[in-house]
Amino acid sequence: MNLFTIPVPSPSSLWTTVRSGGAFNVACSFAALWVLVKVSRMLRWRVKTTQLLGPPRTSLVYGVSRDLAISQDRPAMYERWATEYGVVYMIPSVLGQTNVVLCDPKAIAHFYARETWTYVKTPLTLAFLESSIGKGLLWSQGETHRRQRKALTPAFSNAAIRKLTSVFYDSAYKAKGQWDNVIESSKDDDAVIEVQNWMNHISLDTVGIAGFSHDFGSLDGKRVSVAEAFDTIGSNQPSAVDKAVFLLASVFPIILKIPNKRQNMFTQLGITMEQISNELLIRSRREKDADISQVGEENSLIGLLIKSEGQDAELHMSAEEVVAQMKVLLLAGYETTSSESWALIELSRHPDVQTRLREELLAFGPDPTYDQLKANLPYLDAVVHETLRLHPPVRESTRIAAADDVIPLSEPVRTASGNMTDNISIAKGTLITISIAAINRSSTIWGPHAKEFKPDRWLTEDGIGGKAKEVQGHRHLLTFVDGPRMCLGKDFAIVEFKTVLLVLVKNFVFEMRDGPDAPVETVRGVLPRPRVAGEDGTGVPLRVRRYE
Ligand code: HEM
Ligand SMILES: *[C@@H]1O[C@H](CO)[C@@H](O)[C@H](O)[C@H]1NC(C)=O
Ligand SMILES: *[C@@H]1O[C@H](CO)[C@@H](O)[C@H](O)[C@H]1NC(C)=O
Ligand SMILES: CC(=O)N[C@H]1CO[C@H](CO)[C@@H](O)[C@@H]1O
Repeated sequence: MNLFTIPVPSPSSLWTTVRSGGAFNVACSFAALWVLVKVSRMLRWRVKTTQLLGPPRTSLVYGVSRDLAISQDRPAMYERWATEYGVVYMIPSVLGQTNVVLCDPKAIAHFYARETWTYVKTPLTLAFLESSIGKGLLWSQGETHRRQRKALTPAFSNAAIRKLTSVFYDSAYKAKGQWDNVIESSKDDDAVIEVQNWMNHISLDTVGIAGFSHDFGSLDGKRVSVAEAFDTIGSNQPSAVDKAVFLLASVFPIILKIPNKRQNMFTQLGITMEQISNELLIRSRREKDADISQVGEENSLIGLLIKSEGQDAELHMSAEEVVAQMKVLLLAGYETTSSESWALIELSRHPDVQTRLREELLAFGPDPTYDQLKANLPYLDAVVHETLRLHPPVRESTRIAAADDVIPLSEPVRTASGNMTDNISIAKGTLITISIAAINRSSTIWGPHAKEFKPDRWLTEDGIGGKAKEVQGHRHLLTFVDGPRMCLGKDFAIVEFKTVLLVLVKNFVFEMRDGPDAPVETVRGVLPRPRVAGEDGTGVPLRVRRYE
């Protein structure tokens, strides 16, 4: 008998059971059917997917997922397993599932090139995204994703970002002005400033003005409901129970529908983002009709969104999709600024780097234009990319194979049966994980000083080693991932990052409040964020004084 033709009760026999046996029998029949389907999928997966080596499970229920969830250094765990088991390996996860982990540049390039078609987000991710952000760009797959992305792309062109550079500077200078006041009103010539909150405000106001022609005013001290909803998530760290619930939800996404405190915060965040998005859209539609604003301006984000609502638009989006895109942009704009906080932390820990950066900026003189930011400030560029390498805001991708595939490898690995192979077969339904953070800081890929903050590596010819050159993606980093899902806001983010760092480092000197060795830990907002150990929420207090 063929393994894959396992007999399944026919609908008519089920119906007979319903009539004769009552609820208990029906439940049993469905349970049996469910088990059969699961078992046959499992058998197919075993035969069709190359079985790889990997760590043994440490928990019957969670595999190794709980160890990963509670680890302070998840990337190091992935990296250690790669040393032990090879550049691709398998880890046992929740309730008997298995994830294939890719640490090989060639395999990763192959994987990202097939995103949204062969490799899609998992049912858990999709359920979660749908409930909090809606059916926008982060949620969509395949053809829908292609259409939505095409509609938004013009807003992120070089020309569009060049125009937005002044918005980035305005936000950075607003923060600078506020900090001047704080320092002036302190008795000393310095002040302790919780910088992460300020970075969030800079990004929120920037994305508001740049994307939606709306000034949230958070830098002027206005209370903004979206910011508060994000901060609630950052200041309530997930409990052990929250983590366990989330792990189990990877097998039963329906668990997310059961009210729980953390899930409620995300739902609330979704509602708050939806309210503000709707208000902004209504206002912009009105202004467009009255033709009184820049909404009609070519390639502004909100302009493109409203244009795509038109029935005859080539890349038509429904009203629901338009709101979802705004939520995606608010989230992307707000939650990725942890990298700016990390940069200030690294500069405080490395005063020599901070001084050298300031010297480059002062020697350049006036505030650089968009093109000068790109071409003329190599050390600023190096500091920004070194921060993005060591502290990627998105640390991991997990996808599920929507079709069978064969993934090529750049070097052979030993399989579980002991054979060497230079490609692995993947059956439909296989879970694949890439640890962006582990690849970015892998010693094999980046050399012996991979774990250290060394902007210089970006400046010399051989600073980026042979293996790193094989990593595709922006500047051999996976921080923005690669392929059809590569971060759409990459240039927006980098130019914003550079202008903010430039204005702040030119005008202020930063130190860790409790000395250069004060430990910094990673906590969870929506995405991982830094926090100085012992602080509440996502606190990063730095000692700031004016640079004279
Ligand atoms: C340092 C800053 C940033 C980093 C490291 C970053 C990284 C990423 C990553 C890794 C993804 C892929 C997510 C996934 O599908 O799993 C992504 C997607 C995206 N990002 Fe960013 N991002 C940053 C800033 C921004 C900003 C400022 C914006 C917009 C203003 C933005 C807009 C987007 C959008 C629209 C997507 C969805 C793309 C798609 O699915 O096709 N990002 N980003
Ligand atoms: C793998 O190894 C087994 C013995 O361990 C051998 O019988 C089999 O032919 C090998 N398969 C391949 C594809 O080389
Ligand atoms: C994959 O590897 C196996 C064994 O190493 C080889 O026989 C096969 O031709 C390879 N397939 C592809 C598509 O490269
Ligand atoms: C994933 C990866 O490349 N891991 C490497 C990490 O660094 C050690 C050496 O320090 C290598 O042996 C691993 O292969």
